Amino acid sequence: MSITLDMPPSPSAPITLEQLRHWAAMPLLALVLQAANVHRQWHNPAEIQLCTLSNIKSGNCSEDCAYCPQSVRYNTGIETWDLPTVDVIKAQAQAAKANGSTRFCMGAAWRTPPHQTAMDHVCELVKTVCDLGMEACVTLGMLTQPQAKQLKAAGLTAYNHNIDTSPAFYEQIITTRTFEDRLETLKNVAEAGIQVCCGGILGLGETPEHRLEMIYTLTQLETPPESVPINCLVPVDGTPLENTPPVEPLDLVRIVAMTRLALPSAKIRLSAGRLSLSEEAHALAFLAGANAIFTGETLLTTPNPGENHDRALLDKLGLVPMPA
Ligand code: SAM
Ligand code: DTB
Ligand code: SF4
Repeated sequence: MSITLDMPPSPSAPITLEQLRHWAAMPLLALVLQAANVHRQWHNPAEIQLCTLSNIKSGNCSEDCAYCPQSVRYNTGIETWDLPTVDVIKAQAQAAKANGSTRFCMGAAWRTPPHQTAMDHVCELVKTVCDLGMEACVTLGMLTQPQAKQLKAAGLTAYNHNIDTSPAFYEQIITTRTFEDRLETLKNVAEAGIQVCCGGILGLGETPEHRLEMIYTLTQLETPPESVPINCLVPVDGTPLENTPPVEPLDLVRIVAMTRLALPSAKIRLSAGRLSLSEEAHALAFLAGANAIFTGETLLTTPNPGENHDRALLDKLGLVPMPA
C-alpha cells in the first residue's frame, strides 16, 4: 500500500455548523468511508500512538466538574496522593516506553497549579520524561502565560486542557470556572509554543447538536488542537452523573469520523470509556480516523483495557504502535 503524506489536501472550505449537520445526517458507513479516505491522506492508517497516563496528584480538587471522581465535593472513595518523586515518574515512564508508548501524560487534580514549588517540581518531572526520548504532556488545570512559558522551557511537548462540551451546555456541567477561562488557558499554551491537546467528553447529557457545537468550537480555536482526546463518560458512583446512560458506540464512531473530517491533521485519541467498546467498535473508530489510545490498566482513577488487551487488539487489526 502506498501512503502519500507529503501533499495533503486542504479542506476545501472552512468548517461550518451546516457542514457538521450534513455529516451528522449522512448514512454512517458513507461518512466513515469519507473520513477513512481523509485519514489516509494525512496519516499512516496502520499506526496508533500509544500514550500512558500517570495521575501525579490524585483527588481533593476544588472544582465541581460533574463527571469527575476527583472533585472534593463528591464522595467517590478514591485514593488521594500528592506529587510523586522524579524517580517514581522515571520508573513509570521507562515501563511505558518499554511497552511501546511514545507519549507520557501526567494529570493533576488541580484548578490550577497551586504554587511555584509545585510548578518547579512538575517541570522536573517533564524533563525526566523528555530525557527518555518520550513526548511529555501534562494537564494541570488553568495556566497563566508565565506558567506556560516555564513548561515550554522544561521541554513540554503538549498541554491537555479540554473544552469538554459545547459552550451552551458547559454551565450544566461546571460552574467553578467558565468556558472563557478554558479558552484563555488554551491561548496561553499556544502562545508559549506548546502543542494544544484539546477535546471533550460524550455522554454528559448533551444533545446531538451540542456535540456538533463542541467539534465546531474545536475548529474555531485560535490554534486548533494538534491532538483531540474524545472521552466517553465513565460514570462514577458519588458524582452527579453516576446514573447517566452510556454513549452508543456507533455515536462515538460518528463523532470520530466528523472530527477527522473537521480536523484532518490532528491526532484523535480514544480516551476514557474504552472498556465499554467492543473490538468491533474499536475497529470502526480506528477506520473512522482515531489514531491514538491511552494504554495501561488505569486512566487517572478509572479502569482501562490493559496493555495485553490492546496489544492483541492491534495485532488482530493489523495495526502497529506509532514509532517515536
Ligand atoms: N484538573 C485538570 C483539568 O480539569 O483540566 C486535569 C485533569 S482532568 C481529570 C482531564 C479530563 O479528564 C477532563 O477534562 C475530562 O475531559 C476527563 N474526565 C474526567 N473524568 C472523566 C470521566 N469520569 N469520564 C470521562 N472523562 C473524564
Ligand atoms: C483526557 O481527555 N482524558 C484523559 C486525559 N485527558 C488526562 C483522562 C481521562 C480520565 C478519566 C477519568 C479517570 O480515570 O479519573
Ligand atoms: Fe478537578 Fe480536573 Fe476533575 Fe475538574 S476535571 S474536578 S478540574 S481534576
